[in-house]
Amino acid sequence: MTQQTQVSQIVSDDRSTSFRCRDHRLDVQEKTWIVGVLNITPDSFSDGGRFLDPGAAGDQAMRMVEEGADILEFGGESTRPGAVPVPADEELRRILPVLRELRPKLVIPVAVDTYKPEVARAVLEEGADIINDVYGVRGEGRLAAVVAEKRAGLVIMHMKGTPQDMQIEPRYDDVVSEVSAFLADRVALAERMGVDPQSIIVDPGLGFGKRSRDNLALLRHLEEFHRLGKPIMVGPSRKSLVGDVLNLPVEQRQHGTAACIAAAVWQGAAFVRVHEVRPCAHLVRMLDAIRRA
Ligand code: HH2
Repeated sequence: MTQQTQVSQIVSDDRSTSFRCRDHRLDVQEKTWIVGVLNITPDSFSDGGRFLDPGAAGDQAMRMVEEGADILEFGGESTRPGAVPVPADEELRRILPVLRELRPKLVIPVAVDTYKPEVARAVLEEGADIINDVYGVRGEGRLAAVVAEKRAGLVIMHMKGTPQDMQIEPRYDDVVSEVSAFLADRVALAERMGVDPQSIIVDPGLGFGKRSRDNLALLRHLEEFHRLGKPIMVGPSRKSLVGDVLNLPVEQRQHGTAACIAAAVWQGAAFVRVHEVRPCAHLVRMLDAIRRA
């Protein structure tokens, strides 16, 4: 039996039509949803240090909304290769002032990129709607229990290892099958912990414990992930998979990022996670129009 056949037995082929998070219900067939990323960190690989000041973070957040972000995501800990974990209280010290300032002004859903249950609980109590867990609810799923209790949305992302060791010789026999099997297992755990099946997004985790060829294979075969029966998110923005192909530094990867997003949208990704909203919004609206024609 090939690995591909094994994956299709683990999961069903059932494209979801809507995604729920707290009071929001997003139609994921209607259009591709743009997630604007704002890292309130000193060390994120692409915007680290730019938005540590809550005023600068607020201005950038409102700019992203004007430019067409459908969801805003805040992060208080970098997960770039080699990044050092920060304690929960430091993560909250970075995120909470921005969340408290902006939440009342925003009608769109707000996501927070965290894998710590205590951070998730605090930000959900301050009005966040979605928790984006780059560790894919590892361990006993305590984070999923918090998400379930608050009726929030959950992004389950695949990562091999941890940010400290993930890029030390990652290897796969069949990256699409292995990532799918991990996500299927974590989705099952999240649902056992009580997360609404319609509140889960899956993400193959581009750049998280993968070689360039693995990232490209995941993007090329993204359609396979529809078998998980959940909306798909991708985050290629400015990552080394673009830099490796084009041999360009982070600040010159916008067109390469756009190509990755086009490939993902064409295969039915429901959410795209980006740092530069305006060019992505034009690209996605155009692609959505062509797909519906
Ligand atoms: N990528 C990053 C962080 N979180 N979450 C999901 N679901 N998918 C991704 O691809 C993803 C993610 C890394 O990008 P960024 O947040 O800009 O950098 P850093 O981790 O250095 O803050």
